[in-house]
Amino acid sequence: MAQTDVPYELYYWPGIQGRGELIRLAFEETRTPYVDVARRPSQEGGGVAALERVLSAAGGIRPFAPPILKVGDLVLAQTAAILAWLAPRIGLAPEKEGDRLAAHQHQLTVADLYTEVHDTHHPIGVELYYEDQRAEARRSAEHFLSERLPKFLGYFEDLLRRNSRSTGQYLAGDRLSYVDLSLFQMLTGLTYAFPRAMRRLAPQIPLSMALRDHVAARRHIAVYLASPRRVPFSEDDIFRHYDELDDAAIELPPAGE
Ligand SMILES: N[C@@H](CCC(=O)N[C@@H](CS)C(=O)NCC(=O)O)C(=O)O
Repeated sequence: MAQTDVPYELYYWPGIQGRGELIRLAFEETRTPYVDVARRPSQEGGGVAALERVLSAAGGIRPFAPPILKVGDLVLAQTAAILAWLAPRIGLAPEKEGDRLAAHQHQLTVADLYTEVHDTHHPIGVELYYEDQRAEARRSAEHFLSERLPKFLGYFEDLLRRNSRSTGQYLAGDRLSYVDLSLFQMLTGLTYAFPRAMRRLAPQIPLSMALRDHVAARRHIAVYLASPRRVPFSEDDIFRHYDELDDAAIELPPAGE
């Protein structure tokens, strides 16, 4: 359901899901036509070169990092800002202003968690190889799995519990919004990266796991996940599976703490 005559262009690293996936999911759920520019052949103006051109373009609000959305003259970066702008235009934002603010707030918390997930395998430097920071990654992952992940996931579970008094299943408002898609992606990525930790944790976050399964089964999302448009998980991505990072004992604090 595109609300614009000019195409929605997503600029993101072509070989990974990364943060770009949170935008892709919004387009896919609503079957909004979009161009995943850097995944197109370079002969057709795609590839990483296209992304670098947008990153260095003069004029407008120059983005620091992808994902970037370009719609005509509008060039916008920061995943949460992109989704806050895009969602009302494609039918993925809550109706009421208070619920929209809640969705935006929760999306920023998702962004915080993304950064902490990334820092489990790259605690010292983005530019260094994982192999050059393995010992620190081990400490970082232990702390993440024992302290931070239970706190974040307990928080999202609590949000669903509070909101479910009125709706039953969504993070903000009374229908599916973009932040539910992002929580789906987060839980799916965490399950890929830390299967043992997530097996222990899953029984304590039943509403979150039900939301994940509900999103995965949605008609357009299911088609997308089975399609070649869905980039597979890999160890070049944000959610990486390194067996040695997935063995800390975790326990969820009581809801609301
Ligand atoms: N807060 C930004 C983070 C953007 C970000 O870190 N992008 C990554 C890819 S997922 C990147 O390419 N970063 C390059 C850099 O930080 O130099 C967002 O949520 O969009």
